[in-house]
Amino acid sequence: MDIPFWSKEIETLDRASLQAIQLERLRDMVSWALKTPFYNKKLSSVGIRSPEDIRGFRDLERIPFTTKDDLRRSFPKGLLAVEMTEVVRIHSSSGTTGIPTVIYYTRDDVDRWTDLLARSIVATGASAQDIFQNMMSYGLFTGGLGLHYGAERVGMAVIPIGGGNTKRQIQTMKDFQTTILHVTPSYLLHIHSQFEAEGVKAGDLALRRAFIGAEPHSENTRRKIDDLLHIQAFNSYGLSELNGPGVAFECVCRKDMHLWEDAYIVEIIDPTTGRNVEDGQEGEVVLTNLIRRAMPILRYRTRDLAFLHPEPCECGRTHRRLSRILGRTDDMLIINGVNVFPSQIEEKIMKVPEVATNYQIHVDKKGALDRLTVKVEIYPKLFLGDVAKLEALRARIREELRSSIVISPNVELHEPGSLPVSEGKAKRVVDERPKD
Ligand code: DLL
Repeated sequence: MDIPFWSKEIETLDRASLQAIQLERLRDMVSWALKTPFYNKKLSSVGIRSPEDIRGFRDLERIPFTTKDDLRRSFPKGLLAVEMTEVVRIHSSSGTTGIPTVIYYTRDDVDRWTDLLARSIVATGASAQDIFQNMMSYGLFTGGLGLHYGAERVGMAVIPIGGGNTKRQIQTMKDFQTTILHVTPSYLLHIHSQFEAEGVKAGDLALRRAFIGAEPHSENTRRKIDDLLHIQAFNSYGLSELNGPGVAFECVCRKDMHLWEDAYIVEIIDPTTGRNVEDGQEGEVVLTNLIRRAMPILRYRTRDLAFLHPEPCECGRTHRRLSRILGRTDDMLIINGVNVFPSQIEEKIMKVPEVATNYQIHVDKKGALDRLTVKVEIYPKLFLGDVAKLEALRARIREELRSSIVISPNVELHEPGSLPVSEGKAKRVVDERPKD
């Protein structure tokens, strides 16, 4: 297989040299972090008062974790390590609680981040020959501008269309013969569901790849995207606290995502004890940013659950691979005492061929008991068949789900287009149980 590289030397660096770079950059980050009121206090409390106090990786474990709440409490400038005049970009996320977090970048920070994205893009086999339709929203969200800069650096023709307006998205794919899409997997599936109405077949378009990310999706969803659109979809992971997209990205092998270890230190911890687990074991992803000086972030608890592959990738890159995100420490539903992750549900329903592209998980209470309903859209022609067949399908989906999540949910079959769609991150879970 022909393996494309953006910066081969750094992407294939031996582990010892990679770790030496990490350590040097960690010291640099600590020196910037000490300039912020937040980290100055936090690091001093564990006896880290200068970069020299970081003698080896063991000292990393002395650094206390940083959480989303820390960032909120430090809003707006508690983590700013440079003068405002040095800042060239601000991103922010309001999150579900509405309390914002803010991220600052210097010119060099943006430049280093852009390079990671160029590296990620080229790792998928994309090149300057491609026409890139960036369907992630521009603005405070990092998905739009992040990839935009990376794609321009690679030299692709970038269409900065942003999110939404499905009709126009499809027309644009036709007009410019788009070859690559950047989009959330849920929105991409929705777009596909509108192809027929717009008189388009996947085969008529020039699409070859999609970069899908910003929200969880299963391997079965990826396969569905590949099959329906006749493309290869590549998983892309990142979060605004760690710059945005470009933390980890799949290469041409598509066997999970290389996490760029010269730019981030990744740890997988047991979320209850906070201790590091072995490679191959699932836990919470903790990340240290090694390349952003305007706003250093050390040992950030992402709440995302994943594992690191212990074995190297066939592509020759030495940066370890992160599994797809398997859930979040805060998205677990407890249904009558049973723990259920939305990702388990998605994995099962997307395997059922009759299931179309959209679904929703609904939880409420009936009397004293929790009630779980999985609403799935199925292809319209199935509604033309007889009722017994639909009943059998419903029972089959319920049984598939029961085999994975132990409890037996209600299953509702819906026509395509009847469940809410999102043009960005999908909201899959509606929990209407009273909060006590
Ligand atoms: O979603 C950055 C991004 C933009 C990544 C475009 C990829 C593509 P935030 O809005 O801060 O940043 O949300 C970060 O989204 O902690 C995960 O829970 C989730 N997430 C991001 N990528 C993936 C993925 C952007 N590939 C949060 N798979 C993260 C599963 C993902 N979850």
